[in-house]
Amino acid sequence: MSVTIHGHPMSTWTRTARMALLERGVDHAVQMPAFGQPEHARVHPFRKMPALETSDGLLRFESLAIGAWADAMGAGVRLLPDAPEARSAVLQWYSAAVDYLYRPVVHGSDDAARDAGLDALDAAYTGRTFLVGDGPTLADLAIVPMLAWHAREQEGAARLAARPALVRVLRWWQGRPSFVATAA
Ligand SMILES: N[C@@H](CCC(=O)N[C@@H](CS)C(=O)NCC(=O)O)C(=O)O
Repeated sequence: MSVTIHGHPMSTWTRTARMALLERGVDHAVQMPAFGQPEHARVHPFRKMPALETSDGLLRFESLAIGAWADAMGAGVRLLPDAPEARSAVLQWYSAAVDYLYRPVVHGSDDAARDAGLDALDAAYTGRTFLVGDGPTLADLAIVPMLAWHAREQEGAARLAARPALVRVLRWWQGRPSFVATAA
C-alpha cells in the first residue's frame, strides 16, 4: 500500500501529519493540493491541508485523524496511547493547539493570545521534554511545528528565546529524524 499526503511542505499541520507517519515508520509521498480545483475538494471537502490518501482508496482529512491512523497502522512508540489518563491528555493538548494556538502563533492573529499561549506551553514543558508521558505523542507533534514556524523570524525567535523550556524542546526535536526530514 502506498500513502500520499496532500499538503504543502511549509504547512504546519501537514508537517504534524507527516511527522506522525514518520514516527510510526509509514513511508509516504507528498503532493501539493490542487488549490481551486475540484481535485482539492475530492481529497479535502473543506479545501485545506493535509489530507491523506492510500492506494487502497482510503481518504482522510484533519491532521488528528491522520495521526490517529498512523498510530494504529504503524509501529514503534505509541503517539495516541490507550491509557485513559494519557490519551485524554494528548487530546486535550491537540485540541488546545487547534483552537487556541494555531492562529495566534502561526498567523499572528492576536498578540495577547500568542503570548499567553506561548507562556502556557512554556509552563507545560518546564521540567519535561514531552507534554504527555516520556516520549513524543500527537500532542507534541501538533505543537512543535508551530514553534518551529514561529522561530523562523527574528521576533518569533526572540519570543521563544525568552521561554527556556520551549528552546530546550525545540532543540531536542532538531535532532529527531521526523523533524529533520520534514523541514521545508
Ligand atoms: N484542523 C485542521 C487545520 C488545517 C489547516 O488549517 N491547514 C492550513 C495549513 S497549516 C491550510 O489548509 N491553509 C490553507 C488555507 O486555509 O487556505 C487540521 O488539523 O488538519
